[in-house]
Amino acid sequence: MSYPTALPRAAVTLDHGFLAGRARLVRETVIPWQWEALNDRIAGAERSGCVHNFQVAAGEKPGKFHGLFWQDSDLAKWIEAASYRLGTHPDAALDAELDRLVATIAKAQQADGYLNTYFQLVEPQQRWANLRDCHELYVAGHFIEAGVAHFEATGKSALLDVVCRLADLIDRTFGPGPDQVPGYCGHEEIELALVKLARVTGVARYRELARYFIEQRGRSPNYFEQEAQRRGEAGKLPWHMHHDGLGTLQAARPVRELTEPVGHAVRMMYLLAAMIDLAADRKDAALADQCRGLWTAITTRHLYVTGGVGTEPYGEKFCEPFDLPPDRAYAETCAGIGVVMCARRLLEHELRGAYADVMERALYNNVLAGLALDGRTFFYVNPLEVVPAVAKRRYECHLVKTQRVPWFGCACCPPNVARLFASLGDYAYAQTADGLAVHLYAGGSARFHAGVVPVRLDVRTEYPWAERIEFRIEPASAVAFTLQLRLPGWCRAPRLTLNGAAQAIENIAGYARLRRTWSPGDRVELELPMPVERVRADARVFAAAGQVALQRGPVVYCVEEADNGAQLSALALPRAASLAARFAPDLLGGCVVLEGPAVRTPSGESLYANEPPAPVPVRLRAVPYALWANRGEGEMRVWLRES
Ligand code: FUB
Ligand code: ZN
Repeated sequence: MSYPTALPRAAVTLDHGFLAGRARLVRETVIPWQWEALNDRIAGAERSGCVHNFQVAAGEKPGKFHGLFWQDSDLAKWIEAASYRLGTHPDAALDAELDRLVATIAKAQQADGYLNTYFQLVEPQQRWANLRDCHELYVAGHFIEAGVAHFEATGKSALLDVVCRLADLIDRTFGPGPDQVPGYCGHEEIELALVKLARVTGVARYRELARYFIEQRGRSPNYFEQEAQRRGEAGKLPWHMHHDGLGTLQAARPVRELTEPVGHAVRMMYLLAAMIDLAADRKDAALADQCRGLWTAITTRHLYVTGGVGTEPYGEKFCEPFDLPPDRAYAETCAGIGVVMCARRLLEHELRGAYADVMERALYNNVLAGLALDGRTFFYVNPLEVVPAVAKRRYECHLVKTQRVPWFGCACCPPNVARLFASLGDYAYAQTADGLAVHLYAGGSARFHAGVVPVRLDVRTEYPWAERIEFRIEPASAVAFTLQLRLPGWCRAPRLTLNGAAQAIENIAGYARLRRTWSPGDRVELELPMPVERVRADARVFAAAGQVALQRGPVVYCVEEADNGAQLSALALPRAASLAARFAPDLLGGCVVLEGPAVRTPSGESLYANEPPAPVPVRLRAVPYALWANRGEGEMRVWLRES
């Protein structure tokens, strides 16, 4: 059996429409801007120190380490993003900049392969001494991903060699052998990175090491407990582990026993991504089943309507099932990216539209909210309801912002958005055993092979604003293959034509299946009607009881103070009111807004009253949630009362 796989990056072009616009923004603005941030050249932004730390570790300049102990990973993610950009849009200046940076990193690497500027510069005696808290293997994982991306994009092996030396050191150090450390990282990441490294180098022991880390996690005797004892910290836990203990790190029991997501959301999603990869590579059906079960648990009990996960700000964690408060939502951008990563991996096991539905929900809503329209500021936390003054006082966590910012002291999210959007083609298409599957609709083209025949698929669309997607199939010569087009779960009545003639849709697990001999110039049109929908949460989501969220196509909407005035909690949507969708070319970069009648309850004279003031009719305007906070600070909410 062969699994659907992403097309080579250079085979996918995104050249018009919404997603292409975001990918261009990342390419042209976000990546250069983040390079400035990583070099501490943005006035008023939190200092990164990333490049500085490597220059100091390489002996290129004097100075001290700056930042958090996992700071190196920000630079690694940026290198990954910049490499993806190089792969699709060659750029000599960026290429040279990356070569210089890679040379500095190689110089900073220690003789035995170790690489981590915090431990090299600040605590050289403490190498691998606190795996629970110190993220050394997490940082290594991000460098491994960067090395693989740089090699794939440029064919240059300088960074790949660095990360192989690092991976070899880790492979020698960790494992079941008598002289090895039976540990694993408190923050998962290295596992999925090692699988990538094994795939690109063909070195199976990297995958074995990933498997070891996963199988060893949470086993008794618990490595983190032993390690804490050695540090003289037995029984003491850092604040973010209160309540869930080692479950915060998915390490309270063996990973194979997990049935419900637990603990820190990004860690949980990265762990799941690695488990899905391993299940595929090792043809481990039991592990694949467990992954599907975990995915079902996450998406049926823990997913915000925006596709975000991780409710709890203190510890950035999954909470109880159905505990999805809009104002306290953490929904970290990185965790949403983790959702996207897992969905794509599950699609490689099995073409099932439901996975792509969640991927699309997370991408268009939670993840995109992380990026400002100008590409220069970012959200880390993505709540579904904000009253600025209240949010600022109540959530002391400094990462909760009411406006996007250029950089964070803990800056995991901005470069994560960059690497995702610089590799968007990986998520849009998959080469299947007998053709091509299209998961996401984006204007551009995809090149693939049907047997030995090269084929180009041109896609014209203004999705998600427009309902129509036009495909033109251009094989080098007539050839039989199967084209599978995703039928989004939100669409009740899709329509399909082939060369102008209406077709009955063969819906196989959420994909329209078109198998035929294709000739150059064949045309397919898919129409996905997008009425404005009112989405209601399951009754167990107590925080959304009696309220509706507005959705059109894959886009979830919110109301903002800029359009509707303050005190958005006073707004209600009459049950019978119909909202109209209109493309507003001059608003928020051009987007579809929803408008229609609503009511507003005026403030009364007393705090509590038996007869509240009569509601007054108003006009309501809703904008895409992902575009909120691009017009200054103000209130925002996704869930609206129905009256
Ligand atoms: O700990 C490294 C990264 O920083 C995590 O993935 C984020 O949640 C943030 O804590
Ligand atoms: Zn993050």
